[in-house]
Amino acid sequence: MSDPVDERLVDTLRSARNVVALTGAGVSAESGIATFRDDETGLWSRFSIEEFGSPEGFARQPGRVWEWYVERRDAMLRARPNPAHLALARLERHVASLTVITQNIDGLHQRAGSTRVLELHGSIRTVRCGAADHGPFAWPEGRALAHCPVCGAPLRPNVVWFGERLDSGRIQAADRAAQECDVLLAIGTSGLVAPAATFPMTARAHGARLVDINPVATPLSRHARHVLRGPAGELLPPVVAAAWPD
Ligand code: BJW
Repeated sequence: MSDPVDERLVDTLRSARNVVALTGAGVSAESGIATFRDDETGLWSRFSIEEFGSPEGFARQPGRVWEWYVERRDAMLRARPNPAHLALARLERHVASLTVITQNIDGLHQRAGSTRVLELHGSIRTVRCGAADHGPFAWPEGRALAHCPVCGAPLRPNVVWFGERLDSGRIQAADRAAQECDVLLAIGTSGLVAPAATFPMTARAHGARLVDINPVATPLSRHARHVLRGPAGELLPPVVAAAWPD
């Protein structure tokens, strides 16, 4: 038998006007996409951050990093939104506003039907020039490393690596949404990477209630009003369904 739904959380959600969902790799884990920091299964336990998660790694070995992203892109295009993505899309229909602030590049929130999604770390759908401010461009045909149509430098995925600046418009929009929300759902993120990890604190400082949905405790957990310990695809849908049965 599944656990009973937390009625206090259902009430919190039902009375919320503005909701933010801050999502990380864990929200897509049940779609079969690897997370970064989980023991054994996380990408960073098998691949070096310096090599695959930094602009310096790309500058040293663009072809190797490109290949890694081609493989991951294949997996992301094959993947389908899971019940957690779908529950967020459903939640959007019931509250005055729902902003999904995602650290994921897989596009699964949009494919599930969420319409207001801020992709903080970019997107696997597009590429840009690895040397200058050219692009974004559609992902090129084929699997081999391609080159910028403007200057001929190697193309790179349109994502944000460590030490790189995030899009300032998206950061401002995310910060505003965090300041204005009544409830922030932190779903499937280790809460270790800035600036994404600062938004729950911003929301809390402005009076929002935090909800932590994750199989394990994170640095965000102790600030949360409600904690759901387990897979988001199992725990989130019954809460949304209990708040708005239809
Ligand atoms: C489930 C589940 C299930 C499993 N259901 N849950 C010192 C202090 C503070 C900050 C810094 C510092 N030194 C450097 C920094 C800044 C740095 C940073 O934060 N570093 C920290 C690691 C210390 N940040 C940056 O560099 C950022 N840029 C920046 O700050 O720019 C400033 C600047 C200013 C001026 C000039 C220049 C720069 C950029 C960060 C970029 C991160 N990039 C990546 C790769 C993106 C592309 C790609 O996807 O390939 O983003 S790294 C990786 O980490 C990826 C993720 O989006 C990000 C966060 O990871 P996430 O999503 O939380 O995943 P995991 O794996 O960590 O956690 C998954 C969770 O899910 C776990 O908790 C599981 O338990 C859970 N889970 N199954 C629910 N079924």
